Amino acid sequence: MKLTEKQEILNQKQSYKNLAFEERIADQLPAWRDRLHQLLDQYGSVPIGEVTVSKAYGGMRGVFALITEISHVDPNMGLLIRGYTIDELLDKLPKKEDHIYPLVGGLYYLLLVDDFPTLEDALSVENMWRDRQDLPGHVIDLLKAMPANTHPMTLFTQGILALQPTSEAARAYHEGISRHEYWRPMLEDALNLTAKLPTLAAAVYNIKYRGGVIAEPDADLDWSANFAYMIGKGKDDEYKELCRLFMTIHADQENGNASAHTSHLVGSTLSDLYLSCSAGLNALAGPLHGLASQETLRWLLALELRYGGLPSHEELAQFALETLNAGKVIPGYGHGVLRRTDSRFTAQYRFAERFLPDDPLFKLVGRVYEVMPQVLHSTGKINNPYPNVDAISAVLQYYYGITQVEFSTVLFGTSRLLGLSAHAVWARALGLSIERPRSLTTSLIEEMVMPPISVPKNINTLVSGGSKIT
Ligand code: NMX
Ligand code: MLT
Repeated sequence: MKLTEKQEILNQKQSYKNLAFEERIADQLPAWRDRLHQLLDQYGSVPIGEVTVSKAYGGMRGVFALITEISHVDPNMGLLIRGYTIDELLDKLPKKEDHIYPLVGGLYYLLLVDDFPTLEDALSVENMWRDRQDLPGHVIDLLKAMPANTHPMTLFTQGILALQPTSEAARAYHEGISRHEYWRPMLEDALNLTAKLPTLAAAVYNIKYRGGVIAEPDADLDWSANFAYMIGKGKDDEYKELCRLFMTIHADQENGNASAHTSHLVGSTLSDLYLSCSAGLNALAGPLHGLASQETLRWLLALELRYGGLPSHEELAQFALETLNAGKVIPGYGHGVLRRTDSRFTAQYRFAERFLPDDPLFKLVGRVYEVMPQVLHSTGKINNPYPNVDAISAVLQYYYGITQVEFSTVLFGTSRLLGLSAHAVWARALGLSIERPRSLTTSLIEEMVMPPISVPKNINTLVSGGSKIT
């Protein structure tokens, strides 16, 4: 090896040596553990909410039963990551001089260690990821062996599961690691898995839609932009900016959404990160969750086709009512927690106003936004008639040439695994318990809530007489 090459490797190592994630988390842990012990000792039996019959039947909506320090969804302000709104994150997270949107390495730093990153921190994470971004050959072989009609989300999840044999946590567990130390190899798995995500997402795209070409990442590019590069869009600087925006805003959404909760549940059994995260992605692949991104695009394209362009407000309302009357939901609208327009929708809307103001599909998104809240409100049952993150995301991808309708959720998953993996490390570090809520039968609930049937004193006489009961 030439001296300059050696120096370069040394420099690279040097540039992320100061990350010391393990030490930082270890330093924060004693205080956290004490805080939780104290809280539980003193207030463990204080109720923080109630479970009603409708909540038990209604998907536990609004039941506070999960813990995370990493993010929180406020019904009005939207997502807060470590206390920062989406706008604040987009504004404050470190960016390279010539970039508009943040380096996702900085966001991952914030997710993992709760310190606001400097540019050096963000670049260090990006450098560390760069060293770990390659996929083992068997993952590519597995994906290539799947039938051509396999959904890209299935390929993506399979890719993650195929990485499971590399799990440091699984190895450490089988070698007998204490469960109090299990978070350390989990952290290693989190750094390894997140590093490979753009490579994996690009492999899925290339195998599905580009005849199986497999591109190497570009060492000069950041994590988000490398996805663009690997799918053949390395020269499209605007698309690279979109990737940075997309990967920043989809990364997390507290612990109760279906994918985070699934991943947390699986991880609570001490399954390793590859097992728990792939499970989480399977939840994301449902049309009421992350697949709504592809469903929105499908719906908008059908709407455009029906009216041959931008429909009038009346035509749009009519089309929406047809969807509702067919027993379907309007994709991209509504939310389990939010009660205002999703701040992640707004961030993408602003991007579109800047870069694709005249795009017909973007104009359609705008028209839908003018009409849909009123239409949904008039159903009299929806709690939030406003757009969520999925009401626009696939439209932006489509504009930049990602016209394969089914693909956008893979990008959602690529970003979301940042949050899921950070939650997983902290859940193990704090020793959160295996999940095991109870279930009831309807008869048991009826017994619990219905007043006992009052039986007339002379019931036996009445029954045996047979004439008074009808
Ligand atoms: N279109 C039609 N009906 C809706 C919609 C919608 N977009 N959103 C809610 N409703 C209905 C809902 O199905 C329920 O009806 P019913 O009582 O007959 O079961 C009623 O309105 C009350 O639901 P909410 O309490 O407002 O919403 P909930 O918390 O149950 O569901 C979603 C939240 C997100 C699942 C729901 O709004 C939905 O299905 N939206 C469309 C799919 C979507 O965009 N999902 C993506 C969410 C974000 N993400 O990325 O995960
Ligand atoms: C998410 O980003 O996970 C969605 O908005 C769904 C949710 O929060 O329930």
